[in-house]
Amino acid sequence: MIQLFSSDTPNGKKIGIMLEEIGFDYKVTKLDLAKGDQFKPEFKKISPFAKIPAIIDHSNNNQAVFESGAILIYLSQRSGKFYDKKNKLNIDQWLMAQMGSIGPMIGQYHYFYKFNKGLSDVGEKRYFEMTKSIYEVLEDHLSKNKYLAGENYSIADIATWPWLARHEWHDIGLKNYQNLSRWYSEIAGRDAVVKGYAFMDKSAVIPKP
Ligand SMILES: N[C@@H](CCC(=O)N[C@@H](CS)C(=O)NCC(=O)O)C(=O)O
Repeated sequence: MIQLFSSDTPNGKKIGIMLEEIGFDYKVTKLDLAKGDQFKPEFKKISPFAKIPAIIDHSNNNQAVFESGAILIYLSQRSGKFYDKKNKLNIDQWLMAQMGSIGPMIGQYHYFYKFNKGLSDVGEKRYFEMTKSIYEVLEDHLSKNKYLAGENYSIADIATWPWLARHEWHDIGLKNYQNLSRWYSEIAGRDAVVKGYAFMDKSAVIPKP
């Protein structure tokens, strides 16, 4: 059994979706980030930077893992799914692009544009431009590739999709990006994604493009 320490955010949803995709038994331990649960010493023992998500794998010697990309790799190795060794380099590149660029840039956009509007015009403008350019790069790439790492759905898609699932916050217009919308809708139609999206709030419904 996997214990998932999480909150209902894009980084949290990645792991909810992965666990549904691989069909592992799991239970969610909810952290209230606004109240500072992440800073409790017992949580920092498994997640030193005090960030969700983190897991403890009770079926594998209580192995603890932090960082969503590392958790996705760990779970794909445990299950043998969504991380095809023959396509490892492509998957690694798009997974690292999510971890290093897509997530951090869109995360900052949420910070300035959604949660702190009016605080900084520079912050809002900078991260709007960054997020728009991420949409453009993904649109171009998905005009030539079915999924981020090529022909098959992989942990790179699982890592990236929850960030696009916040598109209603972005005011960029996902539906104007035909190939990105096609990829988004196709993934949104997977049963495991529907369940994983609602891993914390059973009433959560995936936004349409
Ligand atoms: N690189 C980390 C980022 C995790 C992250 O930023 N988590 C946020 C929620 S989405 C968090 O725990 N924030 C709490 C805080 O910053 O105090 C990962 O992908 O796991």
